[in-house]
Amino acid sequence: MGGLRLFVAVALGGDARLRIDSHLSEHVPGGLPGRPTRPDQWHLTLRFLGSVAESVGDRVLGWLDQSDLGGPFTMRFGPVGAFPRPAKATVMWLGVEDGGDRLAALAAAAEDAAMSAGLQAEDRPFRPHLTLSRVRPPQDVSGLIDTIPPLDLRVPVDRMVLYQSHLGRGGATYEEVDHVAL
Ligand code: 2AM
Repeated sequence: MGGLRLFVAVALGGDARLRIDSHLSEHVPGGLPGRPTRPDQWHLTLRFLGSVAESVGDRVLGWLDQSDLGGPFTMRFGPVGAFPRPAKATVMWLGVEDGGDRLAALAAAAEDAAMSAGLQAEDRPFRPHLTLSRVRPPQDVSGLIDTIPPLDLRVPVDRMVLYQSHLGRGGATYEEVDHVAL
């Protein structure tokens, strides 16, 4: 064991955080159920690496640095949804309306990079999402979700970030370790 808890993600700029935060405040004035995530920690995970040696992070970033990542693009957020389903939500998220194909390509590149660093294959399909709240025990949020209009927000994506997750009493905090430009 030991090692660092690492993941590869797309970061959000401050403007996007403010826009998402104010959209939620406007349409969910009572706040989301469960434990909402903090706006300053919001991100879109591409590949969770787990608890790994620091060198694994270096190898993953090194691989990505050598890969054709397709250049910068613009993604657009969309509706709020829930995993595994709204009637029994454990995670509430903000979904991606446009650019999901590019995010999936970046997730596939991160998967290749993880393989090259000797990690086990990820068996869960990639579903781009920004986690807004973790709900335990699960709740039926279908009525709530229906009241939240999709957020028409475009954000530029120009880099992949390697984050270290620090688990703490008030939830996890994420620290940027390194990044690669697209
Ligand atoms: P989530 O937001 O859907 O929970 C840091 O934990 C990031 O890695 C989170 O965005 C989390 O996704 C993601 N992640 C993916 N698989 C994970 C796992 N097995 N354990 C913890 N986090 C995981």
